[in-house]
Amino acid sequence: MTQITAPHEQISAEAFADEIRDYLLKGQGVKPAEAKVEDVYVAAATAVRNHLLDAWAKTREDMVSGNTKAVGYLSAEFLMGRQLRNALLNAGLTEQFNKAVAELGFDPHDVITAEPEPGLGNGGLGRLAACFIDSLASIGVPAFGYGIQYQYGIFRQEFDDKGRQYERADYWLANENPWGHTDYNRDVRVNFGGHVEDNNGRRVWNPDWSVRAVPVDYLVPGYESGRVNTLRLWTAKAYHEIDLRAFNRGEYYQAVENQVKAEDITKILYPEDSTPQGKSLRLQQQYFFVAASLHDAIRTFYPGQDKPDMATFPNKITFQLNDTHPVIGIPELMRILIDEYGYDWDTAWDITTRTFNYTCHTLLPEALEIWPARLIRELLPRHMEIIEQINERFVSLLQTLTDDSAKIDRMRIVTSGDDPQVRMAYLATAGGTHVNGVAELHSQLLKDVTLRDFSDLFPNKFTNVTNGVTPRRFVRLANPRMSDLITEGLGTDTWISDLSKLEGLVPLADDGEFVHRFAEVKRANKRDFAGFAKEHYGFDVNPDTMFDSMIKRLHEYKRQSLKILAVIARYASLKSGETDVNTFTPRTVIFGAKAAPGYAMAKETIQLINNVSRVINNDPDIQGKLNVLFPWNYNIELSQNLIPATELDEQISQAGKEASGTGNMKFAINGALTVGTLDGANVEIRERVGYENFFLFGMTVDEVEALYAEGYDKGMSRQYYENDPRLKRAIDMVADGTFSEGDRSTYQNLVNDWLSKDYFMTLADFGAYMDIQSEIEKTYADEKKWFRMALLNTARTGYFSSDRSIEDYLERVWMTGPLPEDPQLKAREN
Ligand code: Z2T
Repeated sequence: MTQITAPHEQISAEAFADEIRDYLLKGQGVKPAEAKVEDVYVAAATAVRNHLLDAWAKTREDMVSGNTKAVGYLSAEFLMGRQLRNALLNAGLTEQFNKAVAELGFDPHDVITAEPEPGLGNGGLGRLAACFIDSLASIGVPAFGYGIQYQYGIFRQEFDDKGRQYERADYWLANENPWGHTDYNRDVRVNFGGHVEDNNGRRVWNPDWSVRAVPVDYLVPGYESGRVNTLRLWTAKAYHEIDLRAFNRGEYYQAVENQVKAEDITKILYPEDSTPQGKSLRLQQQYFFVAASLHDAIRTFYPGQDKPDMATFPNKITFQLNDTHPVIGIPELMRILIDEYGYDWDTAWDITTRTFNYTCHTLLPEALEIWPARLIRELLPRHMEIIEQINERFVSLLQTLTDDSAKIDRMRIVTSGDDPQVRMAYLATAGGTHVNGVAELHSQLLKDVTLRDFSDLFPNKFTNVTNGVTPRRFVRLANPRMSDLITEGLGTDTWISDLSKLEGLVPLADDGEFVHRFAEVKRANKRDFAGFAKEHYGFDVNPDTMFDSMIKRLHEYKRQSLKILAVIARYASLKSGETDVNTFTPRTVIFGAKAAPGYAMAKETIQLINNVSRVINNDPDIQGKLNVLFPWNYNIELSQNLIPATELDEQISQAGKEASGTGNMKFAINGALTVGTLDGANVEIRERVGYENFFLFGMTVDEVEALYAEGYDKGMSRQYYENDPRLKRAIDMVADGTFSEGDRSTYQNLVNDWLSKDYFMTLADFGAYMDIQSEIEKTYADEKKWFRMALLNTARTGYFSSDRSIEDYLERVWMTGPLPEDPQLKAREN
């Protein structure tokens, strides 16, 4: 087997143990004999990090001195998950770590889990950013991830005794953080407020207050590439932390007011995944990290130059805007070019539009950020002037392209009227070269619906890059058993950096022995998950049941309510004897979902799921054949434990609403079968795995549109309720207090919505969903058939590696590639 070394020298387990002891003593002042597991974690992390530093420095040097354009991935979220195991894998130090830690008297697993999980993202968008920087480094593309180091990440979810969600602060930085290096000497001043003056025809911004942006650097090691990129997360500090005069007057709060105001900017991640609140602090966060990042890139690529030739900037770095959150970077670069470097408007606009590209992650109109011009002007007066000018010139351009004045009006970046609004998605579309959606269907709908006017007039701007997930974390680390079996089946482990190689498993789907072993892997993973669920949540999970999972943010369009109604319907039919408990396919239904704290309907759904779980799991009539589990605080760790153990994955959003989904990819690659609608990337997964290996149900985008046209959301859902006794019984049980100890008001918002509006057509898809579930049960009864299908899912989903996504971005959007290989960094031996 090919053995690949760490970026530099291979070291022995003994030497690695010495390094850990050394950091314990010299870094932390702890004698190895006194060390706690948390100490060992910090020492081991420090040791791994140190092994990566040479490659990190070399990668930066090659980036600045060479001709390869870099990528700057601007994202308000990076949902990284724990770092240690990933760093060990990518540095090639896992074996040494395991032995060294054991030698010190610790269990490697305990050391790994001593790391707090950084939750600096809401869900798919943030996790995608983390997968992308892993792939960029693994392919060897010079890249920066630029974002925010929030002091508090996504909230910790807990459930109260009524099954309701409540949120607790996620203070993930409570202990030493060995991964992030705070580089106080690379700080950037970020200004806010004030006003703009005219100085002989030049606009001069006199800001009112400023914040010190301090970078915290995280290493991003590529898998076997020898390259190490940077994730630079900014933290906000005050320039004048304390007002000593106020302090001496005894005004202690006023004395630190400045510090509080500054540090508030990076205090907390907004927990909204798709309903931006338009709050001033959020805009401060966005401008803060984007302004710091742009200045950082300029000084990186033009070191020590007062008057850089910024015409070359788009050849040095290309910035990807991860949704609209960093779009304020467009007027910021214009401001830098015009006000700081004296470029004329047209030159500045040419540079700017060649520097930025924009990825849209949604189809929900309410998720597109729109900022009141008033708010932007108050915080960033010069930027608002520039945005207005961009808008005016854009409108003039449109007038040369079309006579349709209504269309021009629809396309305005700044709306007209007394309270003008800035549409950030339009600013991003106008101010960059490419716009991409995140799955084929989504990109098509962006062109046909959401950004239709833009695609009519600028068809060449639009492209698609289907999302992907990193096989390092979500296959190799999460599912070591399956990874070993794949390596054995293919005779090589090179699939880890070229996931299309999984195709080589296709012939093995007809090898009964191999399929059997594939099934054994799943069974072992299920037993592991049962142990995990017992340890972490106190759940009793029966591994001899079908594991059926739905894990994603709680949202009406994702339709967790469809799943829970189907569970209730099944429960009712088991209780009434329509379904025979003795022949029923036993199932464990597992939910994982956080609701945005202000999203009442989502919170009610969580409460319902918890109470359905309580009632069904404790009903002796069911004999443990149907179980509902809702582990709280769904996060990356839980996903890594649950995905490899899952047999059936639920991707049941209303068609035309889920931009892509990425959980769907993680499950399919790990040998789960999908029950899903024709939405997002489900469409492409089904194309690849084969129609016969995917459980399709529900309306299509066109059928959904047709039903809206008939007036579905104006009261039609009631017909479905009246006409399907299974559905009627399920909804009646929710209404009559079966899951609320007799209280009929607990779920009244949900029930009212189902029967009067049901915008996402849960009721209309219910029948089809029940039918496909019966078919799933029949298929599951034939174990050989099921696992053959499962293996084909794994074999045919190599396309959904984030390495492939990045290759697509390189070719379609960024027009760049990897650095030349460095033989010293990438030493191979046999
Ligand atoms: C998010 O996670 C997604 C879209 C958003 O739109 C915001 C957030 Cl925080 C503004 C998700 C999509 O819902 C999902 O379909 C997609 O797979 C994911 O982004 C990554 O593209």
